[in-house]
Amino acid sequence: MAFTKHFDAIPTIKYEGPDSDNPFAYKYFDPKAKILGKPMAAWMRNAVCYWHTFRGVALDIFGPGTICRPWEDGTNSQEMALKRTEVVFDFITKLGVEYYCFHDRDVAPEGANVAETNKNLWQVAEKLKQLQKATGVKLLWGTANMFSHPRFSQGAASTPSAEVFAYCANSVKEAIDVTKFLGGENYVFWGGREGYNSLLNTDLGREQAHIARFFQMAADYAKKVKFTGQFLIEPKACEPTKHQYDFDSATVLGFLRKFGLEKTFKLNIEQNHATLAGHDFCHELAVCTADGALGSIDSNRGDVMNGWDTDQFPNDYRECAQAWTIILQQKNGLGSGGLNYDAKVRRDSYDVEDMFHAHICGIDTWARGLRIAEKIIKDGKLAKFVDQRYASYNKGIGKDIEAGKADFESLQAYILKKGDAAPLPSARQEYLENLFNGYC
Ligand code: XUL
Ligand code: CO
Repeated sequence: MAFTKHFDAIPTIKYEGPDSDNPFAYKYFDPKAKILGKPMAAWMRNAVCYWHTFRGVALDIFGPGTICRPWEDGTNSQEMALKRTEVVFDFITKLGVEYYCFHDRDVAPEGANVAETNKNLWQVAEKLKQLQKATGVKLLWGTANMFSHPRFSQGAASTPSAEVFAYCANSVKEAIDVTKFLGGENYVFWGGREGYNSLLNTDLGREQAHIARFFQMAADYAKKVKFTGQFLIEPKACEPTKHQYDFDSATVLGFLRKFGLEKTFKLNIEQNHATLAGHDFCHELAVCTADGALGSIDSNRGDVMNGWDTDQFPNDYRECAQAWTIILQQKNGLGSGGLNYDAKVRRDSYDVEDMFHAHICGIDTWARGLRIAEKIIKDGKLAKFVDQRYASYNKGIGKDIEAGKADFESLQAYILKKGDAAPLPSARQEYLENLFNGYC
């Protein structure tokens, strides 16, 4: 059942297996296939993002947008916002995806004042709710766009203006309410312009304390209205500001501890944000899983030759395979999170069918990675190697160190008696790289 005719020329995307040569089919993503005891779809929880896929026009700094979708009337009106929702749900259901994510301003335009803006949002939310009910599509997360409008040019919660801060409180309050209304399973905070461009005009400590206050207010409000979705922070190192406060996972986890917020938030890790911070995607995941703090993933990739956030659809299944081995260290994987394809087609991929190829490639990339990760985990060689590497902590002084029973003096007595530490076995990186290749 379709609400519109815009995708009639495209078949419903189904699993056909690796031998299929149908570009409009999944070769690896079989939603029902059991992987490590759970259906693939339950591990992945794929989501279409509203902003890039339905509001992006592929403009760049050298020229205007090249994408003009046949359903758009060229306005950012409330009427268009309401009409667009049906196209969005047709796309998601045709792809066989279960979730979507949006910012308040993706789905509804600002009105003449705050009250009208809120009204617009709720009117669209009612429509989204009907469409969710009719299709079974669910909301993975909601968020507020507090970075596009000029009022946010000097920050949102980190703004030097208390009035803008109040404006943001309204935005997040409404966005949490709407997310709750739509059964959203998470709420994301990406600090779009929470950072600075020059220290000459910035009180860094005060701005960070304001962000913490804002987060605490959001947590208090969620508790009050019984919003039980997971709060997520999405780190990013730079862009749009020169230095973003949520630089990377380690920075965010430290910030949360400093302000006593660590139990309220998990992290939403985006591949291209990791590389902007000078990290591998897998490094960022590992920092989170070591803390049980990995909440969700915004999936995309950068370009190794470019240093900015190109937000391309993922295509590296080997990287995703390694990512899964880290994600699956959390017993429940991504838990209430999922894989949100926070990615955009290239400026010269302006056809409607490109929207499908992009998502099929992204979803199949993660599905292929998941199948490889299952082989790695079932085989157990890699995990066994890592376990053995730390075996000296399983008994004797190692066990005492981990249990907090050793101190400098007891360890000094031990090593004086031994004369020196025994030589270490090789870390075997190349052997392990080859072993990993063997699963791919
Ligand atoms: C920006 C980005 C955002 C967040 C949501 O780089 O990733 O789209 O995911 O605000
Ligand atoms: Co993102």
